[in-house]
Amino acid sequence: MIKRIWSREILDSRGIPTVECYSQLDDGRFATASVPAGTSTGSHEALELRDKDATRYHGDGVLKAVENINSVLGPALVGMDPTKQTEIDQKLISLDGTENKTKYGGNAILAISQVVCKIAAISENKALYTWINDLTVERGMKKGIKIPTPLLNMINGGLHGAGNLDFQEFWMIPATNKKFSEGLQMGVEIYQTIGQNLARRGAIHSVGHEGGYAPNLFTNADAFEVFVESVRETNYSLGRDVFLGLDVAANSFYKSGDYTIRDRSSSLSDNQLLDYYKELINNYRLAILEDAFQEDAWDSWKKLTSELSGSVIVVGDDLLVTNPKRVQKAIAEKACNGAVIKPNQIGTVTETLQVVKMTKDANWKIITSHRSGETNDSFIADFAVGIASDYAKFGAPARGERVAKYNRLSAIELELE
Ligand code: 2PG
Ligand code: MG
Repeated sequence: MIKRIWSREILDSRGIPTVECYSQLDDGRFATASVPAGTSTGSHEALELRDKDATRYHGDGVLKAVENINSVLGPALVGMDPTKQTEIDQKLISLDGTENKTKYGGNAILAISQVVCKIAAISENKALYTWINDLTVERGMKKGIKIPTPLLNMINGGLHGAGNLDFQEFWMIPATNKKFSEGLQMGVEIYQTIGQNLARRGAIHSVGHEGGYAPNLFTNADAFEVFVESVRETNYSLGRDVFLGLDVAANSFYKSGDYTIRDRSSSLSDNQLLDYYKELINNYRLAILEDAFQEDAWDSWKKLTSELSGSVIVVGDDLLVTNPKRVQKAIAEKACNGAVIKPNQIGTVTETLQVVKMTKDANWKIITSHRSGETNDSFIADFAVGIASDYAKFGAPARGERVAKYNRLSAIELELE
């Protein structure tokens, strides 16, 4: 039985406040969880409650969210059985009572939902990923866990970069027949080679929010060139061992009907941008393409999926925001065939699992994802394994808050062996 739930403000990997939450059982055992935050957030996400008090952290403090846990939401769960995740999440949702969790904050609500999930696993004496898999079975999904293929961030641009690239994330994707640990090692070797190549070119090789390099280059295609050149210098072969992937995060360079990127001298219409993607797919073995159009361009998404889903996985992130209603629409309209899953976009474990079920029933590919502002909590790694996610996007294989997740996947791999 839950004896107590309480919270405090901590910092995320960007130095921006976020919510940490604790829960204790009546037998004294306890668990901790903390929630991430995005930089390039979709406008349809659950609300991240910030204090807007300009005298603290430029208004980004989360003391209100913390207080909501300490004085309202936490006490409301005292005495409940932590293994009743659905019931507990339902209670949090109805206490809040708003569509996008604007009353108490999606950050406050998810922090509790996540810590309850963790303490439930502890109380059941189960590994967290096993417990999460039990929750998926409870929701009618097939039993069975899987270590996902990592999408390893190599180069950062857009809102995540310090350089001048428009596209947000360039990933190295190991072939899906590789073991997780092999894929991770390949990713690290290629990542370090890219760093050396950028240094040799005199390009900036500091890193962006997710730990990928954030260089100044002439075009986005140049980032692909550096990438391909670096893969060639390793023992791996592009198109056999290694593939490329991209989170374009198109919201960030879309303005009044057009998309502006460095690769073209004038702005691009949706159709012209689609043609550009076709070139990239042909030239660079692009296997996964995320957020290729802005979040409400449904017709362009449909066209993209009908023309290209045979050659790439067309993935929605800002389009879907892990929201059952938007995912339902995307399935009905065939707007994509892959989904990014981020618990903090929707705000509870239960609603996230609902979306996972919908995307599985639609035979989509699933990418479980971190946020650009992360903590060292590795919950998302267990979550990815527990829901048998196809892919996991946890940033570069560098920086503490990113490797916390990859190292957790390695530990699970070892445990399963
Ligand atoms: C994304 C994410 C994570 P952010 O767009 O997929 O990589 O970025 O957390 O800034 O929304
Ligand atoms: Mg994205």
